[in-house]
Amino acid sequence: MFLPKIYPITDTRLSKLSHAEQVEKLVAGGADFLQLREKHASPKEFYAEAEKALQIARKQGVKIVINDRVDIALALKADGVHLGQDDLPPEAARKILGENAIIGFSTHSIRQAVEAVKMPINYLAIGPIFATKTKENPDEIVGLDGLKQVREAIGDFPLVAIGGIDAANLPKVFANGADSCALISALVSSSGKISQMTQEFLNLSAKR
Ligand code: TZP
Ligand code: MG
Repeated sequence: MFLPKIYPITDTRLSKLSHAEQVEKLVAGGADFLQLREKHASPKEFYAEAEKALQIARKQGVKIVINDRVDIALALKADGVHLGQDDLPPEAARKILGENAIIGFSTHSIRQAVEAVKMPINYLAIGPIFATKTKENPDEIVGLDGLKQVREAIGDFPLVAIGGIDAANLPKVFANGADSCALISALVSSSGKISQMTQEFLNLSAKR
């Protein structure tokens, strides 16, 4: 399994830090695979930030996936992209980025997950598992039962769970079929504690 148990995602508004600053702290806490997610900055700003974040990550052998922007991933030779239901289709991203790129794809229902495994992707994400304030206009909550049903429907396809995951519910998320837990607010809400929280979640997940 190439997916890490803990999959951190950056958020500049929650953390009040740049992507590069967050990457530095997440990596110091032990993260080795993460996603840059930017919903507000211009492409020009995100490109410049992602370039700095990638420089830090590469020095430490850490992989970085870019949310939404296949163009930025290609220009910066990032490790891959993470796409949603309304982004460029995975087929197109695969043509652009090539066979070695990591392509992740967000799904929000069993039906979408079953469709996703036929696509040229490396992992799928399902969520929100629980209520979340981090995503604007989140889809309907999938729940632990929904997660379990997705796992049963997709066999051993690499599966990331996302949305409202915290230290208390994390064991249940793994128990219901997730290979990996994507975390935003649980890791980056408090800028002074990002490394510590990353380390704590890695320790928690190692017990699963
Ligand atoms: N997609 C589904 S839920 C979500 C995204 C991007 C937000 C997850 O953030 P948090 O803070 O871990 O609930
Ligand atoms: Mg998207």
